[in-house]
Amino acid sequence: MTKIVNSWNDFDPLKHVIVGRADHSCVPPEEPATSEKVPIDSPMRGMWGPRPLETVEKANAQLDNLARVLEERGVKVDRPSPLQWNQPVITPDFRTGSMMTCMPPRDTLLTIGNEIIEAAMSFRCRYWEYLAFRPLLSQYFNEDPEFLWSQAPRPRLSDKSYKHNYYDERISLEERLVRTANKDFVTTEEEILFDAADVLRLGKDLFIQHGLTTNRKAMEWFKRKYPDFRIHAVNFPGDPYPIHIDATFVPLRPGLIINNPHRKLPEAQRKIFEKNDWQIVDAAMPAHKEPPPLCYSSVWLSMNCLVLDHKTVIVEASETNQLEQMDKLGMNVIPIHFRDAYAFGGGLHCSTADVYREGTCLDYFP
Ligand code: ABU
Repeated sequence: MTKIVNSWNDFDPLKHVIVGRADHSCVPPEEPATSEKVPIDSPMRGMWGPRPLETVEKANAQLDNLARVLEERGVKVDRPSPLQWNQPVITPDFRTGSMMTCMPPRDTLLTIGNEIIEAAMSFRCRYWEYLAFRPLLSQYFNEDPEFLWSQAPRPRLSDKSYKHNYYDERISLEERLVRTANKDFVTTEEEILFDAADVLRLGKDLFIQHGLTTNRKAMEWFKRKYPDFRIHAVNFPGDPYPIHIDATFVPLRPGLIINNPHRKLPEAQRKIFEKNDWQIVDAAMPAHKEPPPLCYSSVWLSMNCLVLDHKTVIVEASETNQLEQMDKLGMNVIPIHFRDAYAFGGGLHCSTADVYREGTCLDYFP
C-alpha cells in the first residue's frame, strides 16, 4: 500500500511537493474581488491579457530551479498542467475576460493529513484553476487508497458575493486599515469563500485569516468539517490588503514562528502561543522597497519561505535581512533566486503545495 498524501503542518520533513508553472499566465481583467489590489497609479490599472513571454520564461526558469534544488535534496516534485489561461470564464452567474495562472498552487490546494481540498476561491478569474492540478490529484487517488480528494462547496461568485465599489480609489490607506480592523472586507457572507493560503496548519489547530479572500462562512465550514480540530479566526489589523497568511505569520519549527512586524498577531491568539511556550519573533525587514513590476503581492514575500524540515529553510536569495535572521534563529538556509516568479502569484511558499511531509497530527496547544 502506497501512502502518497500526508501533511499536517509547514515544517515537518518535506518529501513530496507540487511546484507551480508560469506558462500562459495572464493579468486578469478587473473584477469585484481583485480591483482593490491594483493601485490607481499602477501600470496594471486597466491592463489585462497574457503576461509578456520573456517574464514567463524567466519565472519558469526560477520555478524549474526550485524544483531542481528540491529534487537534489531528495524531495519528489510534481508539476501542474497549465491551461490556456487567456480563455474567458462564463457561468450562469458571471462572465470575466480571462483566467490567471496556476503558479501559486498554495492558494488552490489545501492538504490536511491524507486529504487535499480544492479551495472555494473568491476570484472569478481563478474559477477553473484547480483543473491544472486534476491530473496529479487523479494520479494520487489511483495510487493511494487512503487519499481523500475533496472539493469545498463550489461558490457561485454571483454579484451577491461582493460588496461593489468596496474600494473607492479615493479611500486613504488609514481608512483601509480601519476597515481591516473592523473586519470589513470585499466579500460578503453569501457563500463559503476561502483561499487555501489563508489557512495556517499546525496539527490539531487551524489558524485561518479572515480577510479579502476568506470569509466567516468558511470558518464555519471548517468547524463543521473538522469537529475534532480547533479553528481560530485570525485578523491582522495592520494589513491594508489582507490576502493569505503566509507573508504574515510563518512557522519555522515547533515552538518558533515569525510574525510580520506590520501585521501583529492580536493579543487573544498571541496568548495561545505564549501559553504553550512558542516564541513569536518579528520577521526581518524586507530587503526591497517595492515588489517587482506587475506583482500583486507585497514586499513581505521576503518571509514567504519554504521550510524543508525543522532545521532547513529555502529563502529568496536577495532577501539578505531574512537570510541573516534565519541563520540567527538556528536554521540552515538555502538561498535561491526567485523574484522573477513573484509577479505570477507569490513567493516560495505560495509557489508550492504540500503532498507529503513526515509526521502526524500533533496537538501543539494542549
Ligand atoms: N500570497 C501572499 C501575499 C501576501 C502579501 O502580499 O503580503
